[in-house]
Amino acid sequence: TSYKVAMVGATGAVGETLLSILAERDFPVSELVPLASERSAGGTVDFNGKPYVVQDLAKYDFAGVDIAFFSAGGSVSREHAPRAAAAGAVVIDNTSEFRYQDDIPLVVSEVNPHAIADYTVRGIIANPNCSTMQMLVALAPIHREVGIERINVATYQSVSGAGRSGMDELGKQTAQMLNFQEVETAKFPKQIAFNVIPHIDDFQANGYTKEEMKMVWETRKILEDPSIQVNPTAVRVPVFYGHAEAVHIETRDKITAERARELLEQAPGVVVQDERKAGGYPTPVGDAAGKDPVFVGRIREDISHERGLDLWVVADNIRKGAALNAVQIAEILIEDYL
Ligand code: A2P
Ligand code: 11C
Repeated sequence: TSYKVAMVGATGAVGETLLSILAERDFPVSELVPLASERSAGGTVDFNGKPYVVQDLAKYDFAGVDIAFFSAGGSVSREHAPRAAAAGAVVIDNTSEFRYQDDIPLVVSEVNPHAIADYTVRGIIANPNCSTMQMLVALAPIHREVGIERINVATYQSVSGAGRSGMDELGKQTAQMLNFQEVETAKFPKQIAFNVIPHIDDFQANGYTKEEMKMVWETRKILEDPSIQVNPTAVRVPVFYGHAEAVHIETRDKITAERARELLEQAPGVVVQDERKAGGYPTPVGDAAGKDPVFVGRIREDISHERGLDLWVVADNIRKGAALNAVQIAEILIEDYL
Protein backbone atom coordinates (compact mmCIF):
# COMPACT_ATOMS: atom_id res chain seq x y z
CA THR A 1 0.00 0.00 0.00
CA SER A 2 0.96 3.60 -0.43
CA TYR A 3 -0.41 6.81 0.99
CA LYS A 4 -1.68 10.21 -0.07
CA VAL A 5 0.52 12.72 1.75
CA ALA A 6 -0.19 16.43 2.28
CA MET A 7 2.77 18.67 3.18
CA VAL A 8 1.73 21.90 4.87
CA GLY A 9 4.63 24.39 4.84
CA ALA A 10 6.24 22.59 1.87
CA THR A 11 8.20 25.70 0.87
CA GLY A 12 9.76 26.19 4.34
CA ALA A 13 13.02 24.99 5.87
CA VAL A 14 11.43 21.95 7.58
CA GLY A 15 8.99 21.20 4.73
CA GLU A 16 11.79 21.04 2.19
CA THR A 17 13.76 18.59 4.34
CA LEU A 18 10.63 16.53 4.98
CA LEU A 19 10.24 16.08 1.23
CA SER A 20 13.85 15.01 0.76
CA ILE A 21 13.74 12.58 3.72
CA LEU A 22 10.49 11.00 2.47
CA ALA A 23 12.21 10.42 -0.88
CA GLU A 24 15.51 9.23 0.69
CA ARG A 25 13.74 6.66 2.83
CA ASP A 26 11.41 5.51 0.04
CA PHE A 27 8.31 6.36 2.02
CA PRO A 28 5.38 4.88 0.05
CA VAL A 29 3.73 8.02 -1.33
CA SER A 30 0.94 7.48 -3.87
CA GLU A 31 0.18 11.17 -4.22
CA LEU A 32 1.91 14.25 -2.82
CA VAL A 33 0.12 17.56 -2.18
CA PRO A 34 2.42 20.47 -1.25
CA LEU A 35 0.56 23.25 0.58
CA ALA A 36 1.60 26.74 1.70
CA SER A 37 0.09 30.20 1.92
CA GLU A 38 -1.37 31.95 -1.12
CA ARG A 39 2.01 33.75 -1.43
CA SER A 40 3.65 30.55 -2.77
CA ALA A 41 0.61 28.88 -4.32
CA GLY A 42 1.18 28.17 -8.01
CA GLY A 43 4.96 27.79 -7.56
CA THR A 44 6.58 24.37 -7.40
CA VAL A 45 8.60 22.27 -4.98
CA ASP A 46 10.78 19.32 -5.90
CA PHE A 47 9.99 15.77 -4.72
CA ASN A 48 11.90 12.74 -5.98
CA GLY A 49 13.32 14.81 -8.83
CA LYS A 50 9.92 16.01 -10.06
CA PRO A 51 8.22 19.41 -9.63
CA TYR A 52 4.90 19.54 -7.77
CA VAL A 53 2.63 22.58 -7.83
CA VAL A 54 2.08 24.21 -4.44
CA GLN A 55 -1.57 24.72 -3.49
CA ASP A 56 -3.15 27.28 -1.17
CA LEU A 57 -3.79 25.64 2.21
CA ALA A 58 -6.75 27.90 2.97
CA LYS A 59 -8.63 26.55 -0.05
CA TYR A 60 -7.58 22.92 0.23
CA ASP A 61 -9.97 20.11 1.21
CA PHE A 62 -8.16 17.26 3.03
CA ALA A 63 -10.70 14.55 2.10
CA GLY A 64 -8.81 11.47 0.91
CA VAL A 65 -5.47 12.47 2.49
CA ASP A 66 -3.94 9.70 4.63
CA ILE A 67 -1.11 11.61 6.33
CA ALA A 68 -0.71 15.39 6.68
CA PHE A 69 2.58 16.88 7.89
CA PHE A 70 2.25 20.39 9.32
CA SER A 71 5.26 22.71 9.66
CA ALA A 72 3.94 26.18 8.93
CA GLY A 73 3.81 27.56 12.48
CA GLY A 74 1.50 27.19 15.47
CA SER A 75 -1.32 29.44 14.30
CA VAL A 76 -1.58 27.60 10.96
CA SER A 77 -1.77 24.27 12.81
CA ARG A 78 -4.35 25.64 15.24
CA GLU A 79 -6.61 26.67 12.39
CA HIS A 80 -6.09 23.85 9.88
CA ALA A 81 -4.85 20.67 11.64
CA PRO A 82 -8.22 19.91 13.27
CA ARG A 83 -10.04 20.14 9.94
CA ALA A 84 -7.43 17.89 8.30
CA ALA A 85 -7.95 15.34 11.09
CA ALA A 86 -11.74 15.65 10.81
CA ALA A 87 -11.44 14.88 7.09
CA GLY A 88 -9.70 11.60 7.99
CA ALA A 89 -5.99 12.46 7.70
CA VAL A 90 -3.57 11.57 10.48
CA VAL A 91 -1.79 14.84 11.27
CA ILE A 92 1.88 14.84 12.26
CA ASP A 93 2.37 18.32 13.65
CA ASN A 94 5.78 19.98 13.96
CA THR A 95 4.60 22.99 15.95
CA SER A 96 4.12 23.49 19.68
CA GLU A 97 0.36 23.99 19.21
CA PHE A 98 -0.87 20.60 20.47
CA ARG A 99 2.16 19.19 22.31
CA TYR A 100 0.98 19.93 25.82
CA GLN A 101 -2.57 18.62 25.46
CA ASP A 102 -3.09 15.39 27.42
CA ASP A 103 -4.93 13.56 24.67
CA ILE A 104 -2.29 14.29 21.98
CA PRO A 105 0.70 11.93 21.80
CA LEU A 106 4.14 13.61 21.79
CA VAL A 107 6.63 11.18 20.33
CA VAL A 108 10.39 10.70 19.91
CA SER A 109 10.62 7.62 17.72
CA GLU A 110 13.43 5.95 19.71
CA VAL A 111 12.03 6.89 23.12
CA ASN A 112 8.24 6.46 23.35
CA PRO A 113 6.95 5.03 20.04
CA HIS A 114 4.15 3.23 21.96
CA ALA A 115 2.47 6.61 22.55
CA ILE A 116 1.59 6.79 18.84
CA ALA A 117 -1.32 4.41 19.59
CA ASP A 118 -3.26 7.34 21.06
CA TYR A 119 -3.40 9.12 17.68
CA THR A 120 -6.93 7.78 17.28
CA VAL A 121 -8.31 10.16 19.94
CA ARG A 122 -7.75 13.44 18.06
CA GLY A 123 -6.13 12.31 14.81
CA ILE A 124 -3.05 14.37 15.66
CA ILE A 125 0.46 13.32 16.73
CA ALA A 126 2.83 16.05 17.93
CA ASN A 127 6.53 16.15 17.03
CA PRO A 128 8.68 17.56 19.86
CA ASN A 129 10.82 20.69 19.79
CA CYS A 130 14.31 20.14 18.35
CA SER A 131 16.17 20.96 21.55
CA THR A 132 14.11 18.45 23.57
CA MET A 133 14.33 15.85 20.83
CA GLN A 134 18.10 15.46 20.70
CA MET A 135 18.48 15.69 24.46
CA LEU A 136 16.04 12.84 25.08
CA VAL A 137 17.45 10.53 22.40
CA ALA A 138 20.67 10.73 24.46
CA LEU A 139 19.17 10.74 27.95
CA ALA A 140 16.40 8.11 27.68
CA PRO A 141 18.79 5.11 27.90
CA ILE A 142 20.39 6.61 31.02
CA HIS A 143 17.01 7.41 32.54
CA ARG A 144 15.88 3.81 32.00
CA GLU A 145 18.98 2.42 33.70
CA VAL A 146 19.49 4.68 36.72
CA GLY A 147 16.69 7.28 36.72
CA ILE A 148 17.30 10.98 36.14
CA GLU A 149 16.34 13.38 38.92
CA ARG A 150 17.46 16.67 37.46
CA ILE A 151 18.73 18.08 34.17
CA ASN A 152 20.69 21.30 33.86
CA VAL A 153 21.12 22.22 30.23
CA ALA A 154 22.47 25.13 28.21
CA THR A 155 21.72 25.05 24.50
CA TYR A 156 23.65 26.45 21.54
CA GLN A 157 20.95 26.64 18.86
CA SER A 158 21.47 27.32 15.17
CA VAL A 159 19.54 29.95 13.23
CA SER A 160 17.75 27.41 11.01
CA GLY A 161 15.55 26.75 14.08
CA ALA A 162 14.05 30.14 13.32
CA GLY A 163 13.26 29.13 9.71
CA ARG A 164 14.49 30.48 6.41
CA SER A 165 14.35 34.08 7.51
CA GLY A 166 16.68 33.26 10.42
CA MET A 167 19.26 31.81 8.04
CA ASP A 168 18.90 34.78 5.69
CA GLU A 169 19.53 37.18 8.57
CA LEU A 170 22.74 35.45 9.70
CA GLY A 171 24.04 35.42 6.12
CA LYS A 172 23.16 39.05 5.50
CA GLN A 173 24.56 40.36 8.80
CA THR A 174 27.79 38.40 8.29
CA ALA A 175 28.24 40.01 4.89
CA GLN A 176 27.42 43.45 6.34
CA MET A 177 30.00 42.99 9.11
CA LEU A 178 32.72 41.83 6.72
CA ASN A 179 32.01 44.83 4.49
CA PHE A 180 32.08 47.34 7.37
CA GLN A 181 28.43 48.19 6.75
CA GLU A 182 25.75 48.94 9.29
CA VAL A 183 24.12 45.73 10.56
CA GLU A 184 20.32 45.46 10.29
CA THR A 185 18.37 43.34 12.77
CA ALA A 186 14.84 42.05 12.05
CA LYS A 187 14.20 38.41 12.98
CA PHE A 188 16.45 38.22 16.03
CA PRO A 189 16.24 40.72 18.90
CA LYS A 190 19.97 41.55 18.68
CA GLN A 191 22.69 41.09 16.08
CA ILE A 192 23.25 37.33 15.63
CA ALA A 193 26.35 37.46 13.39
CA PHE A 194 29.49 37.11 15.58
CA ASN A 195 27.27 37.14 18.69
CA VAL A 196 25.23 34.86 21.00
CA ILE A 197 21.70 35.65 22.23
CA PRO A 198 20.23 34.11 25.42
CA HIS A 199 16.66 34.40 24.22
CA ILE A 200 14.55 32.05 22.04
CA ASP A 201 10.76 32.44 21.83
CA ASP A 202 8.67 34.53 24.22
CA PHE A 203 9.47 35.33 27.84
CA GLN A 204 7.22 33.65 30.40
CA ALA A 205 6.03 34.96 33.80
CA ASN A 206 8.70 32.91 35.62
CA GLY A 207 11.62 34.52 33.76
CA TYR A 208 12.30 31.50 31.54
CA THR A 209 11.62 31.68 27.80
CA LYS A 210 9.05 29.49 26.09
CA GLU A 211 11.85 27.56 24.31
CA GLU A 212 13.22 26.72 27.78
CA MET A 213 9.83 25.77 29.20
CA LYS A 214 9.20 23.53 26.18
CA MET A 215 12.20 21.49 27.32
CA VAL A 216 10.69 21.18 30.81
CA TRP A 217 7.16 20.24 29.72
CA GLU A 218 8.17 17.96 26.86
CA THR A 219 10.81 16.03 28.83
CA ARG A 220 8.27 15.12 31.52
CA LYS A 221 5.63 14.10 29.01
CA ILE A 222 7.90 12.02 26.76
CA LEU A 223 9.75 10.23 29.59
CA GLU A 224 6.37 9.81 31.33
CA ASP A 225 7.88 11.10 34.56
CA PRO A 226 6.44 14.35 35.96
CA SER A 227 9.02 14.34 38.77
CA ILE A 228 12.03 15.09 36.53
CA GLN A 229 13.42 18.57 37.20
CA VAL A 230 14.71 20.44 34.16
CA ASN A 231 16.61 23.75 34.29
CA PRO A 232 17.37 25.04 30.78
CA THR A 233 18.98 28.14 29.30
CA ALA A 234 18.36 28.35 25.54
CA VAL A 235 20.85 30.36 23.51
CA ARG A 236 20.92 31.26 19.80
CA VAL A 237 24.38 31.06 18.20
CA PRO A 238 25.63 32.05 14.73
CA VAL A 239 25.56 28.54 13.26
CA PHE A 240 23.36 27.63 10.28
CA TYR A 241 22.48 23.98 10.93
CA GLY A 242 22.82 21.88 14.10
CA HIS A 243 22.01 22.52 17.73
CA ALA A 244 24.50 21.67 20.50
CA GLU A 245 23.72 21.22 24.19
CA ALA A 246 25.83 21.09 27.34
CA VAL A 247 23.77 18.66 29.42
CA HIS A 248 24.44 18.16 33.14
CA ILE A 249 22.34 15.51 34.86
CA GLU A 250 21.88 14.24 38.40
CA THR A 251 20.78 10.61 38.47
CA ARG A 252 18.91 8.68 41.17
CA ASP A 253 21.60 6.00 41.30
CA LYS A 254 25.23 6.61 40.45
CA ILE A 255 26.27 5.86 36.85
CA THR A 256 29.91 5.88 35.76
CA ALA A 257 31.03 7.65 32.60
CA GLU A 258 32.13 4.27 31.30
CA ARG A 259 28.70 2.68 31.76
CA ALA A 260 26.99 5.71 30.24
CA ARG A 261 29.27 5.45 27.21
CA GLU A 262 28.43 1.75 26.88
CA LEU A 263 24.67 2.43 27.05
CA LEU A 264 24.91 5.22 24.51
CA GLU A 265 26.98 3.11 22.12
CA GLN A 266 24.09 0.63 22.01
CA ALA A 267 21.33 3.24 21.92
CA PRO A 268 19.29 3.59 18.72
CA GLY A 269 19.84 6.87 16.88
CA VAL A 270 22.99 7.75 18.86
CA VAL A 271 26.61 7.98 17.71
CA VAL A 272 29.19 8.31 20.48
CA GLN A 273 32.10 10.50 19.42
CA ASP A 274 34.08 10.81 22.60
CA GLU A 275 37.84 10.82 22.50
CA ARG A 276 39.57 12.94 25.07
CA LYS A 277 41.77 14.81 22.62
CA ALA A 278 41.56 17.77 20.25
CA GLY A 279 38.71 17.21 17.82
CA GLY A 280 37.51 14.02 19.54
CA TYR A 281 34.00 15.43 20.08
CA PRO A 282 31.10 16.31 17.76
CA THR A 283 30.35 19.81 16.49
CA PRO A 284 27.49 21.00 14.26
CA VAL A 285 29.72 21.75 11.25
CA GLY A 286 31.49 18.66 9.93
CA ASP A 287 29.74 16.15 12.19
CA ALA A 288 26.03 16.61 12.85
CA ALA A 289 24.77 18.98 10.12
CA GLY A 290 23.12 17.05 7.32
CA LYS A 291 23.26 13.76 9.25
CA ASP A 292 20.59 11.70 10.96
CA PRO A 293 22.05 10.58 14.33
CA VAL A 294 22.34 12.41 17.61
CA PHE A 295 26.07 12.72 18.39
CA VAL A 296 27.29 12.53 21.99
CA GLY A 297 30.71 13.45 23.34
CA ARG A 298 32.48 14.91 26.40
CA ILE A 299 30.96 12.17 28.59
CA ARG A 300 32.37 12.60 32.08
CA GLU A 301 31.51 12.32 35.76
CA ASP A 302 30.67 15.64 37.41
CA ILE A 303 33.43 16.55 39.89
CA SER A 304 30.96 18.71 41.83
CA HIS A 305 28.22 16.11 42.41
CA GLU A 306 28.32 12.44 43.46
CA ARG A 307 25.59 11.38 41.06
CA GLY A 308 26.33 13.93 38.35
CA LEU A 309 27.16 13.19 34.72
CA ASP A 310 28.02 15.64 31.92
CA LEU A 311 27.45 15.21 28.20
CA TRP A 312 27.74 17.27 25.02
CA VAL A 313 24.88 16.49 22.61
CA VAL A 314 24.79 17.65 18.98
CA ALA A 315 22.25 16.98 16.21
CA ASP A 316 20.88 18.48 13.01
CA ASN A 317 17.86 20.39 14.31
CA ILE A 318 16.06 20.26 10.97
CA ARG A 319 16.61 16.50 10.50
CA LYS A 320 16.36 14.58 13.81
CA GLY A 321 15.13 17.75 15.51
CA ALA A 322 12.14 18.03 13.17
CA ALA A 323 11.71 16.41 9.74
CA LEU A 324 13.40 13.06 10.34
CA ASN A 325 11.52 12.32 13.56
CA ALA A 326 8.25 13.25 11.85
CA VAL A 327 8.98 10.76 9.06
CA GLN A 328 9.99 8.11 11.61
CA ILE A 329 6.62 8.64 13.32
CA ALA A 330 4.91 8.20 9.94
CA GLU A 331 6.88 5.00 9.32
CA ILE A 332 5.76 3.52 12.65
CA LEU A 333 2.22 4.69 11.95
CA ILE A 334 1.95 2.88 8.61
CA GLU A 335 3.82 -0.19 9.86
CA ASP A 336 1.77 -0.73 13.02
CA TYR A 337 -1.49 1.19 12.74
CA LEU A 338 -2.73 2.18 9.28
P1 A2P B 1 4.91 30.39 2.23
O1 A2P B 1 6.02 30.02 1.28
O2 A2P B 1 3.61 30.50 1.52
O3 A2P B 1 5.24 31.57 3.08
P2 A2P B 1 9.92 28.65 7.49
O4 A2P B 1 9.73 27.89 8.78
O5 A2P B 1 11.14 28.22 6.75
O6 A2P B 1 9.81 30.11 7.70
O7 A2P B 1 8.68 28.22 6.55
C1 A2P B 1 7.34 28.45 6.91
C2 A2P B 1 6.40 27.64 6.01
O8 A2P B 1 5.07 27.84 6.45
C3 A2P B 1 6.45 28.05 4.56
O9 A2P B 1 6.22 26.92 3.74
C4 A2P B 1 5.27 29.01 4.47
O10 A2P B 1 4.72 29.11 3.18
C5 A2P B 1 4.29 28.32 5.36
N1 A2P B 1 3.25 29.23 5.84
C6 A2P B 1 3.42 30.36 6.56
N2 A2P B 1 2.24 30.96 6.81
C7 A2P B 1 1.29 30.18 6.24
C8 A2P B 1 -0.14 30.25 6.13
N3 A2P B 1 -0.84 31.23 6.69
N4 A2P B 1 -0.78 29.25 5.46
C9 A2P B 1 -0.08 28.25 4.89
N5 A2P B 1 1.27 28.14 4.97
C10 A2P B 1 1.94 29.07 5.62
C1 11C C 1 14.35 27.09 17.49
N1 11C C 1 13.46 25.21 18.72
O1 11C C 1 15.47 26.54 17.41
C2 11C C 1 13.12 26.31 17.87
C3 11C C 1 12.42 25.90 16.59
O2 11C C 1 8.61 24.48 18.96
O3 11C C 1 8.94 23.48 17.09
C4 11C C 1 11.29 24.92 16.76
C5 11C C 1 10.11 25.50 17.47
C6 11C C 1 9.15 24.42 17.85
O4 11C C 1 14.17 28.27 17.26
